[in-house]
Amino acid sequence: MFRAAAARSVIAVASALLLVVSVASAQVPDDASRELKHQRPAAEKPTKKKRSKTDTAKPAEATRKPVVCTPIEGSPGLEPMSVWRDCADTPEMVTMPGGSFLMGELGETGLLYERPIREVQIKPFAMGRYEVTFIEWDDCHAAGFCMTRPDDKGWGRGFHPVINVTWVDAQQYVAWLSRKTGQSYRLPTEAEWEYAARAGTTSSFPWGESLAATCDYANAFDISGHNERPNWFWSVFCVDGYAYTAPVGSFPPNPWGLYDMQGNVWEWTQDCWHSDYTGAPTDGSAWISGGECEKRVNRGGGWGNHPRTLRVAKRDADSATGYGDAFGFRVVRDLPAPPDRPPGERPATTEPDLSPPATTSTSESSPVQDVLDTPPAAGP
Ligand SMILES: [Ca+2]
Repeated sequence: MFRAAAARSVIAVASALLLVVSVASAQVPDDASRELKHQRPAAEKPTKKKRSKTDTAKPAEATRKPVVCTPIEGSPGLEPMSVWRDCADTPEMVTMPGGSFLMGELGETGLLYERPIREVQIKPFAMGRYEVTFIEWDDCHAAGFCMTRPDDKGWGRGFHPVINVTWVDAQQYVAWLSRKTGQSYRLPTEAEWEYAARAGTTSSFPWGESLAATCDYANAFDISGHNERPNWFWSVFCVDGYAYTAPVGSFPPNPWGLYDMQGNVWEWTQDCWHSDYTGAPTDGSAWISGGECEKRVNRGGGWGNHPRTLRVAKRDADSATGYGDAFGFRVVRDLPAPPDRPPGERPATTEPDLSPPATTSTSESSPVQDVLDTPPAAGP
């Protein structure tokens, strides 16, 4: 009996140690907002759980319904900032111009893991105009391609951004969208995400430097949220009107026509977590070598974060199989490559060449990646 009790004690101690190690290893370099996340009373932490292997298994072919796409004439629109969709019921997309930008926080508030600043070249691509909504997610689930039907916590499905989705879940969605449209849909790379979020700006926020202006442009933790969760004690100073998620498009778009890049829900990107940008690609591709690939980068901040966490350069990362009520995503679609030019011939202008190609893209769908069987990250 003593031996059994001792064994139980050993297991309890080991579990506690594992928990400590897990939490410690999940932390990324801190800023004040993240510190505040860790200081939340336990009961007020947002739901954050790990998806089981069964939930994340690839769907059986027999359970899938045929994919049907009613094509939309004139899609894709190749002019920068044009808005279009591939099928009548697939996400609206906005064409992002090619170009280059300085990635990372350019102001004094920058953190070590947002540096070193580097110039990144980005090819034209299309970005989801909105975060993926529950309507769009539930289509995928009904078709038998997305295995989970995430809880909306009573905040509303419809045009609210889907929440409680893991990075692995998001891979199922983009694979389904690729199959449905015959095009290449995927998650944005971290560089594409920041390029699109900046939309040509170089300030801490696309709207400038003002924290106080946040409520005019984005859904963050505001007085509405504080009224619902008074135990979340960090300072709030404006009203954006939404205690939890807001229907997508409730706030003004950024200069390139994208909604809710800042706030509402954290958005998964394709990239593995690296503790800074040393050695990061400069061609806009996903950084999926080295680093901690059991964790994937998410961006933009969410409804539960202090406005400072919505800085455009702000980075965070969580377990690829972790989910929570502030985790969503938006999609990217590859665009056809511009036609080849003879060597030495330069385009007439410095604008990106978005001429229609000779043939349409035949890119394969993104494969659903194997489930990453790793411990969940610590709660935000
Ligand atoms: Ca809010």
